[in-house]
Amino acid sequence: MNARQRIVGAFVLLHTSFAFAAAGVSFTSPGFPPSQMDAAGRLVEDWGVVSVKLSGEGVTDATPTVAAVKLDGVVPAAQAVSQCGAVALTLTAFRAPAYPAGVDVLTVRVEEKQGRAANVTVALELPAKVHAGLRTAKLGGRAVLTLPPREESGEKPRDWGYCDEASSLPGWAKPAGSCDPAFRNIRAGMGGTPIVYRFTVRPKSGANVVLGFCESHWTESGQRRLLGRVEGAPSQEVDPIAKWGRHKPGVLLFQGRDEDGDGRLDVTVRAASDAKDKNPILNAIWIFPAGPPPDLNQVVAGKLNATARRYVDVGGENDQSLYPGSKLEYRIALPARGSQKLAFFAACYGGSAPIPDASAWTAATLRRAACEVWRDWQGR
Ligand SMILES: [Ca+2]
Ligand SMILES: [Ca+2]
Repeated sequence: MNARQRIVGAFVLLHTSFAFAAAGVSFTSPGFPPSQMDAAGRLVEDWGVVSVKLSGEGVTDATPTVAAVKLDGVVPAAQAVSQCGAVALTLTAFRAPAYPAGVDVLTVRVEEKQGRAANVTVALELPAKVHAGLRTAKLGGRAVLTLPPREESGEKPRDWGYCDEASSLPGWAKPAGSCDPAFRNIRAGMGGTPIVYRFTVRPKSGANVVLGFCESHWTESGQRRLLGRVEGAPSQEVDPIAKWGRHKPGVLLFQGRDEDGDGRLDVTVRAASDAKDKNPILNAIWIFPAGPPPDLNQVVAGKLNATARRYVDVGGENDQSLYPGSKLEYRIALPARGSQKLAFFAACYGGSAPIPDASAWTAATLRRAACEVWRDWQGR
């Protein structure tokens, strides 16, 4: 089947599905297999079904009305509208032509209708094997859903923790000689995602931040080069093999400061822009009070852990996520007659959901791309 036949095939599918709108609504982008919103307003993908449940003050159960709509007059979309007592729930799904397989954009909109402020909870129900992280939900190694920033969930963050899509790999590193045990466990940003930690600090205060590394995969330098950044301090690039050698623990000192005064100190490790191995690693973090820096040999040896404000065995047992919950619930305070929107990006057939930090797509740019492709399509 050539590209043109595929496009025609998809178009026929699209029209066929419009004829059976009562059973659900299909939507796609020219040339791609369609996805569906079923008659219950659930998004149906090749990896599973996503349903959205609303609860809270004045909210009642309601059966949605599912219909085909055109966004911006041109993008075919499926829409499910439910009048849930005091609050209306509108789910809208369309396909954006993101390279290479497209991505489905699901917008959840809640609106207060009776003139009384209401606290509501939007909960997403996903297949049992889907694991929800901070910004993506994954099925096996496939990112199947991109989530709105956790700040929008209404969930209270912990005092410190990671807030990224990296993986914990306990026992990955084999540090030679005696050193702090934290060097053995790491987190790695597979697929080139940065490793990001946040620590609650006194607003505008400074700190001596020590990042610990031990490279146990590469034998030669020039492979995994890392860029460490601590808020308020100059960035530092390091090639752990060149600087310390294989299986050799090493540390970098940053004189950081809560520069933007938000009471959080941000720590990030990513791959250097021209690194051959794009997956950053991090083994340990120590946060010491500002002032004279700690003796770094003593830090590596694990002798100053008790004097550190924070000692994090990255990827080890005392490590933690900034947000405790893994439930996909978003608590929303709606003012009287007010509304709010959440956007989710779902993997469709043959593709995966974009990973924030590794992708520039937003709800707005995906919508624009969909408009452009359908305008071009109509102009043929
Ligand atoms: Ca800050
Ligand atoms: Ca560690």
